[in-house]
Amino acid sequence: MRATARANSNIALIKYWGKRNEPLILPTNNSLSVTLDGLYTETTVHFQEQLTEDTFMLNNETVSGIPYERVTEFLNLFRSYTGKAGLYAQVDSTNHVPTAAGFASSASGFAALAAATAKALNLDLSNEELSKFTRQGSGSACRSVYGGFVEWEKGKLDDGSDSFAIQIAPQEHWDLRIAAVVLTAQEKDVSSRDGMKLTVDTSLFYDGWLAGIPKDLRDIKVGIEAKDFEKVGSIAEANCLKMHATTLGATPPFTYWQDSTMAVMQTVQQLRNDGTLAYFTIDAGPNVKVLYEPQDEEKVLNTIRQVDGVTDIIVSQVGEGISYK
Ligand code: 2P0
Repeated sequence: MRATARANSNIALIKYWGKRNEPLILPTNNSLSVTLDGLYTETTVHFQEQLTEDTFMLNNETVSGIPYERVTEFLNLFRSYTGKAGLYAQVDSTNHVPTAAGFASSASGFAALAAATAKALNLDLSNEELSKFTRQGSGSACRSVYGGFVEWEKGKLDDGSDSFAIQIAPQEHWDLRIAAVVLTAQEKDVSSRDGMKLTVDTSLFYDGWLAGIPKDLRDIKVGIEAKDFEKVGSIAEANCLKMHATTLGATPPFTYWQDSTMAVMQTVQQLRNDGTLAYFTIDAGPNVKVLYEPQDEEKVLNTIRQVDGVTDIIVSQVGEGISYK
């Protein structure tokens, strides 16, 4: 009843931004991501009859409070699925994300936890089933079950049984690079969970965000299939800007951007004006991810390194899905 799994992080090119059901984590729109090989979590889950509660260690430190509750509630899903109500686990997790990075690790974290838990319990789940469990830990995590390019289907049913991720192209389909540009290690003011809820509930621009999704999805899938970097990059960058625009229409308005966020965005646009194809995307925080093709790596990284406020750059290639130790 012990298993170890590793899951990579992912970056959304078409963003998940809003829930139609909060407890089940059902999204209002489909999203589409690339799995990253540079940021991952490795987790061991060990169920033991003698334990009277779950324990959770992250990077060798005991975790309590809300992060601990999220782990035990997540394990409850498996306990109720298997009918093993009184069976608790020791969970040991390591985030392989450079410490000061300030990147959310919930995607790789819940994907690794789901996979290790299912294996420890000897469940023979399909990737779709595993993705459905993972989704209930953190939405974006359901995409990290797979490598390559992944779409999370929002589904229509109230019970969430049709809301899971599928792979749309494998890791080896396309050799893209993604640079995670680290700007700050500060805790963010508004979590992604709270930010998306405030936006759904109050933003004047939220309907516009949703209206643009079907075309973005259709077009980016054509671009991925054709390995058309200009098409994929420009759709991803515009989709990110639309997501961030919704936060400015919320009550109260908010933004995840800082001065240095804007400086990196402008530098990426300047790179394009000078003839190097690079595109940015930004999640619910100030850091920027930059997409480019391998032949442009030196030019892109050297240029971005010079921007004021850049403290680190972590380069990823397209990563694989869940693996077991
Ligand atoms: C994404 N983000 O598609 C979007 C883009 C942030 C911006 O998924 O509440 O940690 O656990 O489902 O997955 C971050 O939100 O939120 C996120 P929950 P999650 O990657």
